[in-house]
Amino acid sequence: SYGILRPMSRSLSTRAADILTNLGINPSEELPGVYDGQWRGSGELVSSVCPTTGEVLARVRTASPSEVQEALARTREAYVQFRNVPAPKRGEILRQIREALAAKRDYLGAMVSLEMGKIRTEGVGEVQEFIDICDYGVGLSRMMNGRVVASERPGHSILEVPNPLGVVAVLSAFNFPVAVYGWNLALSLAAGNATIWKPSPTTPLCSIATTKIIARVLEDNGIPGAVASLVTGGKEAGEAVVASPQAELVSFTGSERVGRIVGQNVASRFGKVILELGGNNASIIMPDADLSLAVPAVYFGAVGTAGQRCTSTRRLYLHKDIAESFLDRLKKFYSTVRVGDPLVKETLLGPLHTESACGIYEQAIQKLRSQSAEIITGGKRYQRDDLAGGNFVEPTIALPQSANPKDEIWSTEVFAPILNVAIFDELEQAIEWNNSVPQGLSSSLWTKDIRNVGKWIGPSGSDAGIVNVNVGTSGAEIGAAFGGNKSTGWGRESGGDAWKQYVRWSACTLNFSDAAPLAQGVDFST
Ligand code: UN1
Repeated sequence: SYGILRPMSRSLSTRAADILTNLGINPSEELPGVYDGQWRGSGELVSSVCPTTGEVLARVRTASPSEVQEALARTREAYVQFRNVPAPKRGEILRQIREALAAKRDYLGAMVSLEMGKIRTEGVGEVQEFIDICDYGVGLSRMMNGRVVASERPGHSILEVPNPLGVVAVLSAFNFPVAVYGWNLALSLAAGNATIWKPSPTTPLCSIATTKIIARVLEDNGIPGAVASLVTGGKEAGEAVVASPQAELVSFTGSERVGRIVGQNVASRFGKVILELGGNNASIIMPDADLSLAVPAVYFGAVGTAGQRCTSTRRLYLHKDIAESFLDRLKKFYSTVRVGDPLVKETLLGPLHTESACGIYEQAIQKLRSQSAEIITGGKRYQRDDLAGGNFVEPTIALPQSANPKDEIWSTEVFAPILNVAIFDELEQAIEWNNSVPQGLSSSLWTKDIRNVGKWIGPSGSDAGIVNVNVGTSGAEIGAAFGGNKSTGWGRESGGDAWKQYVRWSACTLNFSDAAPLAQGVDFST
């Protein structure tokens, strides 16, 4: 099923063209970057650049300011129509979207690798994540139940009714250019909303390819395409969507810096907001941990996706008794990492997404060196000729002088494959370090001792939104609510009770009696 790509025998450009064409995208045309039932685009022309080779994959006409407003208006009209479609019928639409995505899974996964830079198995995995959340949404469409609440008044009943909310604006990041939109779309659509998507400016092709697949299903079912609208563009398009009173809910994934602005703006117009911001995730390794499992898990957490997941492992806390052997084993993995073209099956490490990310990586290494951290492995861009066109950096393990979590080295998220290590004596100390950074997305403890597990998941344990045991920090399934606390923004997406944010709750007190008594026994008799 992976047979679409025959690396080495053909140039990347030819393969790129193959992938795009198979997704209905003509790379030699200027692509329209707006969809709200109709494809168009008359804003700025942007190029999608392949992070592996630096080649321009295609050019996109993004949304002009008036097109953003039009798309918002059409999306609202679509909502007004769509909210009356019964929820299980909406689920049936999602089921068809799921099937359409599954049919294109390998191509769309390859598209993610091509445009974002993550390796093929992760690109395909990301589409799988969208498929999984569609399945979840199909089930949900028959289970978004309200409740009947006991009334204190005779002959009365109280219902809590989940109704569709309105327009959901999704602002997604480059690192998951398909799946994070999927989490939001599946819940939003099941709940009876219309969605407007403003993707990262650097992954427009993934969003166009995904929207084409969804639009086809909507149109085939006579549903307005603006139930799943798309506006590509940069900061202005994002700001316009965030500021729009048309969007009841804004679901934003990105940096803490931008998230702070988005959160304040949406709050100032009394909109709802879901924030999924930075992660600064730690793995803690106890002396009784099974290192044959823990070492590869930390390797995947830190080097997988070239360290560009919100959930990537950035901090490693090793118990003193196993620190040396753990690092020896981890270094072996690092020294043999297969770096290169993410579309080649054997590759484990692809490029960083942009050239400027390499600069951020280099600055972070510079900072570590200036504070006398030991660079255990890595620390520079790859010098190999075959990697020269792309944004390839060595995965790095560093041992900072101080373990103080308040130091900038420890307290800042760097979106690159840099793993900082510190050594501890007692679990309590490691938990304290784990919790002492501003972010609170994911965390991971490795132990076989049930008493450690109890501490870790309890009130004095990890304060992150994701608290794993013998599982790495990244790679969550869709079934649980996904999100983080503190400066990660407290948002929850995907599974669990996340759907409850995508509806407006109506508390309905119904009187079936022949009297109209007041609550709390209030007497207002005339
Ligand atoms: C993200 O990095 O923004 O848990 C999302 C994970 C993935 C999602 C990451 N399922 O790593």
